[in-house]
Amino acid sequence: MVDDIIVVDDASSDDTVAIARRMGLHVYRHERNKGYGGNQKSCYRLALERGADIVVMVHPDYQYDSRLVPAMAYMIHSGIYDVVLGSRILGGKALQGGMPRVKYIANRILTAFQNLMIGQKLSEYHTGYRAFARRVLEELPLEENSDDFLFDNQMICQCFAFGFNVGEISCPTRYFTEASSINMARSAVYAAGVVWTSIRLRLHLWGWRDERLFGRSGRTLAHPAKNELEASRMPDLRQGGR
Ligand SMILES: Nc1nc2c(ncn2[C@@H]2O[C@H](COP(=O)(O)OP(=O)(O)OP(=O)(O)O)[C@@H](O)[C@H]2O)c(=O)[nH]1
Ligand SMILES: [Mg+2]
Repeated sequence: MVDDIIVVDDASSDDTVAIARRMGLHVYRHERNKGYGGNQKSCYRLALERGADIVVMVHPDYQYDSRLVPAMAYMIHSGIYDVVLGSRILGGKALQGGMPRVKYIANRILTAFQNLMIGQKLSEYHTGYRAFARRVLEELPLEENSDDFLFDNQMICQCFAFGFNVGEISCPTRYFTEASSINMARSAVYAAGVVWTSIRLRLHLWGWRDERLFGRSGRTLAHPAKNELEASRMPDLRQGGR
């Protein structure tokens, strides 16, 4: 069912590249750390270049169950959804799975606020398990997004701004000592970014602000600004592959 796995190593100091190569995966390495969002830009650009029709992103920290990939991909393949989110909240077992109470409460409050602001009913906007139809990655102005964790939240908001159909599936999640790297300060910056992104989208939908982040004038992965296109062709993205 899964045809192609792309590993983009974001200048890590461990053996990711060697192990992924041994497994015969397509490996690309950033020479310097580009951040969580910067890394996804590379992943999606490479997936488009390799001709992917459906792209699934999953955090590599074993928190999500990858056995749901075929189900999520099929929801896209059916033509009913353009985007599918694997939700930790939908199944009602997030706390049982070990999600820290403070994270759970923050997730619920931010989700309620965001649903209210943009008129949606998602169970959460913060999952690290997502599937996309090719056209979503082609059309969204993803080059306008943050290179940090806010990338994910901006991307869901863009999906709604562009009128893509977003579906959800419940996904059990595990929490353990190494599962979370974000500290309190970064979480606070992320939360502020989520609130600001919701307000920007609301104002954009009302026509009070013309946001490149949510409009057709924003830079897409297929048509980045010239300097970014050149950067994407730099050799650091081309070390490896089958
Ligand atoms: N490429 C890249 N990935 C990163 C970077 N920092 C974190 N990540 C990845 O981002 C994923 C999510 O980070 P976590 O710290 O687990 O945060 P989270 O999953 O949103 O939050 P939890 O629900 O608490 O786990 C992890 O799987 C990391 O591998 C980075 O600088 N570059
Ligand atoms: Mg995690």
